[in-house]
Amino acid sequence: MLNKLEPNWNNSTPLYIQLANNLRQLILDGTLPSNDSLPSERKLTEITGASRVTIRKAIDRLVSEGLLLRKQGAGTYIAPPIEQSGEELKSFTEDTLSRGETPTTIWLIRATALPTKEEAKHLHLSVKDQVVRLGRVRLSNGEPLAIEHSVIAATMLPNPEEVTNSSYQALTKNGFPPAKGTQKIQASLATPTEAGLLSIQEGDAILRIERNTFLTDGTPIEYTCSAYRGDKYVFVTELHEYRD
Ligand code: 16G
Repeated sequence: MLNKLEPNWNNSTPLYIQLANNLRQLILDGTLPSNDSLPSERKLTEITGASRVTIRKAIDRLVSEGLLLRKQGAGTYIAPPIEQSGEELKSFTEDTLSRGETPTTIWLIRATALPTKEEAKHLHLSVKDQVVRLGRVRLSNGEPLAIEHSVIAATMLPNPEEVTNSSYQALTKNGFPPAKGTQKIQASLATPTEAGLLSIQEGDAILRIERNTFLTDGTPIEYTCSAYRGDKYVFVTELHEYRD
């Protein structure tokens, strides 16, 4: 199966990019599973016929994409997915920082608008009440991990520009700290637009997440629909005592 790594010597695409693409494919389709170590540079040179310098450049590329991890003295590994608790109410910013990574945002929309019927229902508002619409690609260490579309009552966030990084921080500052929530997670496939924004292939695995967040008294704060990369996230849920 590693023969799929072999480059096409007649192709004008630089060799290291071809090798990076082939390796990425084997990682994404699970041929090279998470936590396994990558074959040595010498072995990869034998399989592909490429020089060690080229192999190293291909590996560097996947390390910068977060697909491979270099562990000092222990070689290169296929990066494990991010394990996220399905029970803790955490913000993307908080979660990324807690892993020692740097969160960034590509804004798709940050504006005050009117809600759809569905959004108004989730926020207990009328369709004539204004909401703030935040559409973002969320990145960690420069790698796109999720697309999030949130709507929040405009009374809780009068100025959408207040959200520079964390919406939960802005809401907390305005006196509306997110306290609890519910979340639905569904398996799905990336649409062409999502694939483009997340740097994955159309039809790759996606987790569609719908989150409702509330104040302690149950007042709705946000309604968010997200598309998380299926190759990057695992949601872990704690199970409580069995009673028959
Ligand atoms: C998380 C939430 C999202 C929330 C965001 C706030 C999931 C699936 N989604 O990404 O609903 O809007 O955090 O993050 O976990 P922020 O405070 O960094 O803007």
